[in-house]
Amino acid sequence: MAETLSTQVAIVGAGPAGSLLSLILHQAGIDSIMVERQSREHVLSRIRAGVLEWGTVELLRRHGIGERMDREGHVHTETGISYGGDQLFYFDIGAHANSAFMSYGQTEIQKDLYDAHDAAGTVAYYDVDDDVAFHDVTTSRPSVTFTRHGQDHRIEADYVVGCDGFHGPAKNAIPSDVLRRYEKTYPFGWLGILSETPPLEHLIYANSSRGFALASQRNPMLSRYYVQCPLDDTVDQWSDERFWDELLARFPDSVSSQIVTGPSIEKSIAPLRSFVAEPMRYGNLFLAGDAAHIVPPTGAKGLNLAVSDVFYLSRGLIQQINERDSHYLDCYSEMALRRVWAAVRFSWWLTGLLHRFPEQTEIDQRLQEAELTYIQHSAKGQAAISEQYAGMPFER
Ligand code: RFL
Ligand code: PHB
Repeated sequence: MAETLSTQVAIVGAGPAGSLLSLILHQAGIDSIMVERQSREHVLSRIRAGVLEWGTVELLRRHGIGERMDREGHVHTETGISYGGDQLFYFDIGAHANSAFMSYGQTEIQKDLYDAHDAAGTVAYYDVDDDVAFHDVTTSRPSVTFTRHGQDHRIEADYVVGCDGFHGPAKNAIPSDVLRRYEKTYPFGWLGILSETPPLEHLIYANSSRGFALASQRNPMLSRYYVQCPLDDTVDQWSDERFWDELLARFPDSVSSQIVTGPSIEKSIAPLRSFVAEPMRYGNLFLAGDAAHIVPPTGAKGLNLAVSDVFYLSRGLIQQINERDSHYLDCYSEMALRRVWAAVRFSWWLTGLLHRFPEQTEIDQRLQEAELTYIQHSAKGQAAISEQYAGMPFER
């Protein structure tokens, strides 16, 4: 016999999108239940994003989960780009976009979110089997079913939300003649490491004839670095020594001489993809975050888009449930997608500008460098990259 539960909003996926949505709804007096395939420990061990747009920072603060971020995060206004072997410039999003961004790891945000859930006493099922299914999503009583530890469960709700990432089942619950999918994969990946070494003062992205590299950070004693690598490489092929040699070779000497190397404490390879599924609503099923869209990490937009989706969706659900007004829920998909497409375009453009493509020849390399020279020396070029890196404001 299935155990049947009832709630206002059933949320599949307890990553940043799902756990932020559930918390914001709770703060508005709305009950939800989260269903997560992984253990809580596993979700907390994933090393992912590190850059928060200011809209994300302010939203986290507004919902009472900004305290540790404000204490431990590092606020930046400038980001560096190196190219051509010896060129390095910074674009200033303080000067050009009147904004800033914060280096603070997704892993830390996830911990802050789970701590807030513990304090609030919200309901979640972790470690569920890989059989989550959505039912009756075009009716007024949709539901979600799953098995956990041999027990069948059914959650009946007013609304169901897929915050289940790129590989989750939610978008497949939308008929294929309704859901449009747009997808582009890139012929390389990012090999990332964490090391307990002091990071550079600024983030620096590198275009090099050897391939892309990025110097990022988590805290004063934790650095995050990436190098572009072939898609079929495995981490075993990348000893720490090989990683550091390759990273240093991709930056100008003025940068690489500042990088402090040390043993890695985490090493992983991520593929790069641009993907959008639209619309983000079908009946009473909503998609949010990576469940609906993926960007290559070059623009640092993925987590920020998950947060802006949750901003729009929570606003719509709260207005609908608490005030019986459907306005914001009805325009959720359209509003969220405007921001999504802007970020998908920016991430695609920056990926193309900074990476080495397999078919690339000398002229392609020089054309990338010529575009970077233009941005370096043009106030308007700097303004364009700055305002997109800063991110569009969340619409009111
Ligand atoms: P998540 O984090 O993938 O969470 C989805 C959750 O759903 C669960 N799930 C299921 N649960 C139940 N049943 C099922 N059948 C399920 N299938 C899946 C999963 O276990 C998971 O817990 O999606 P969400 O919440 O939308 O959050 C999105 C962000 O995680 C993602 O966009 C960012 O990490 C992307 N990203 C970056 N974003 C930024 O804004 N700034 C950055 O600097 C940045 N850097 C990055 C990144 C992603 C990276 N990788 C590894 C892909 C750097 C990297 C290397
Ligand atoms: C990170 O710190 O992990 C990071 C920073 C900037 C990016 C992507 C990832 O564009």
